[in-house]
Amino acid sequence: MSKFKFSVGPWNVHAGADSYGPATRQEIPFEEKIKRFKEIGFDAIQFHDDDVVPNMNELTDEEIKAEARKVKGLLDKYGLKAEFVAPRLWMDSHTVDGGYMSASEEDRKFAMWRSYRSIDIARELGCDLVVLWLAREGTLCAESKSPVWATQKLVEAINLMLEYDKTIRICIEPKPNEPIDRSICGTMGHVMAVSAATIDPKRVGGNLESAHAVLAGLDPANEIGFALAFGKLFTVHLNDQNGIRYDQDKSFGVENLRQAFNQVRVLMENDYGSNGEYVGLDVKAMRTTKDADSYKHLENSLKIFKALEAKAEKFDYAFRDKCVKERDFESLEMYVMNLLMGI
Ligand code: XLS
Ligand code: MG
Repeated sequence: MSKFKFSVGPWNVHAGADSYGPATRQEIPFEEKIKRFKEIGFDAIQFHDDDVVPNMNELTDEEIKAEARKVKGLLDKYGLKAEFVAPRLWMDSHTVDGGYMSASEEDRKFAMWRSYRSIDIARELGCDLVVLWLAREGTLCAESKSPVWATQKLVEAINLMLEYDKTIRICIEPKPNEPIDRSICGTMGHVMAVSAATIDPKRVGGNLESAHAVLAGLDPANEIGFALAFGKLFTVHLNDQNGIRYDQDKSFGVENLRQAFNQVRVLMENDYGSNGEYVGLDVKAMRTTKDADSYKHLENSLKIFKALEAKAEKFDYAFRDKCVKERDFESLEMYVMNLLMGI
């Protein structure tokens, strides 16, 4: 039995289209997905604003809330919670060159409108968390934007969200690049600095995605630990990534099992989840996956996480301390390898 609660987003079961080719699987209706998520063992669903209200740009504020209430009904029907809502600004033609730090004042206003509506939707779904994946917040052409101005605009935008709702929490999901060339807030260190600069730092934290840390050349477990040290790890997006290349969202642990083990261990050592946090899995199926296997990567990721949890429970801290005292890191490393290999 895992001591954690797990969450997932509807985008984690997708039809397989990528930048170079069309879909390879059928789209699955939303209700069917969440029913299956529950059966597989998930406790909560993560949402983009337009996962909840697809045509939200054409609706009034009140109509958006009414649509969100219908989705809350579906969650209740399957005994699921909502974990967060994230404004999907990167897909919208209004924010083609970024939202909060776009050069266009009109686009910045639109980004705030979507952020306020995301807060409204979160409230209707019964959650208090808004995630900001800052996909297009940065530059494609380095000279096009001042990084000082852009950083200040991000802080201003978050302050407006904190003022709009006095108890909502804002959670930045950092990523160093892609789709943007150079991002403004690329690592957990950046997130903590932005948080500290806002009007209510307690309500601004981070969402560490393993693959994004790898893309920044950093260790995901240490990034998790950095946010935990400040009490600001509001959620995680566990997955895996084969080196510094396009974002892969591989199943958790399939590329680097030791790194995955250390992510589970740092979460366990610090009682992650005791304030209601979920272990989110932001994983995608490989493009060639057949329709019948649309959920296999999620089942695999859960199995791997739970197996590593069992390994972490067995971790011999007394032996670790002895090795550290004797400066015998070769033995400690071999101990970890044996533990993972089951020898
Ligand atoms: C993409 C992001 C996205 C966010 C949610 O790389 O991981 O899925 O997690 O907006
Ligand atoms: Mg993510």
